[in-house]
Amino acid sequence: MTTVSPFTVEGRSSECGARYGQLSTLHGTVQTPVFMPVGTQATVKAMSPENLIDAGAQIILGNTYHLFIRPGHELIRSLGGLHRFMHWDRPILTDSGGFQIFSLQELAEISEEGAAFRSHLDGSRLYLSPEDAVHIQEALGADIMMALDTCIPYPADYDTARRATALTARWARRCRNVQKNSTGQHLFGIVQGGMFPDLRLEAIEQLMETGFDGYALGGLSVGEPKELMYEILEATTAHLPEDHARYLMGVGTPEDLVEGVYHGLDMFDCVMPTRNARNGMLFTSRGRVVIKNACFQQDHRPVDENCECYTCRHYSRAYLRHLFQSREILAYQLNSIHNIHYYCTLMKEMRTAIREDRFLAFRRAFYQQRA
Ligand code: PRF
Ligand code: ZN
Repeated sequence: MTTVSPFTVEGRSSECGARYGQLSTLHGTVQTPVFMPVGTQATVKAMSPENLIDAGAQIILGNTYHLFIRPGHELIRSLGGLHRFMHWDRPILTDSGGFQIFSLQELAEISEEGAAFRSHLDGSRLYLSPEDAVHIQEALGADIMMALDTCIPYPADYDTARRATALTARWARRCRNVQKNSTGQHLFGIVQGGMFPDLRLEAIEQLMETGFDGYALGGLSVGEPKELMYEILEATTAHLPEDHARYLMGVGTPEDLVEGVYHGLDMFDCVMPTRNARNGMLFTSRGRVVIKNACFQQDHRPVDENCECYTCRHYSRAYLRHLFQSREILAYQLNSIHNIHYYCTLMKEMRTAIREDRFLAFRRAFYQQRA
């Protein structure tokens, strides 16, 4: 099946797989490569939508699993959808729930029909089929919905990976079949395949046969060595359709984003910038800063001298250290603003470097600064 892609490539690196482009959605156009802050429970933790916009966020991620359990997608629908509910009028991508079901519990039971699992809140029995996942994401009003997948744990033997990958492709087709065409919401397919390149290429072919609005690589950064993840990116990314958006799910560190873009990926999400912020770890162009360290007690400088975020414009390392040591609520907000700004600025710099066809030089300088 052929689909009109909501994504256009605006330019490509002449030196590697990197490209920049635009992804059009119901709530506006996203410049890629893009990083999506994670807003699991209809909020990016410790940040207001205004904070997010100031920090450079274009699109955020929400979670079907969590919002289905609490407060419920029908409630959100009745309150005008997720955008209105959380006062965010830019694009939202929702994850399908597959990964969350598997990562929050080993007890999930998978059958051809769907996934049976228990609520992490009250233990009640719940059920999610591929069709349910689409209906929930339609009710939430997601701009980009993800097909329901089964994330393969690491390590997994070939036969386990093969069966899970085939099931994911069948579920993806069921998702596509029940999707309402009239809403303008996009649906992305998810490539599984474990650490086996041949299974991944087969998965790509099956998903392309069904036809999706974009394609994601799932099942990476699940405990495998970094080198192995990069090998899989090398072996698979170029086989994803050129003219559709390519999304690397749940990845990763700033270094991972640079490598992902290098290989030709367009979209990323990860809890790392916000979670680490709340643990007092800040990202800078020269590497990571642990703000509680005693060396910052009297440090009047901003976290990153080159950063233009709200936090760096107004506060010293000494103040941020004090807030963190005192467990003050503002610490989480200021740290999160800085880290999200760092991630979004990194993506913007990569977009510019690709446009000016100097991505390899950018990548070299990126690593040299942190050496
Ligand atoms: N599948 C889904 N969401 C995900 C993943 C996946 O494999 C990952 C793996 N890194 C993160 N988020 N649906
Ligand atoms: Zn900053």
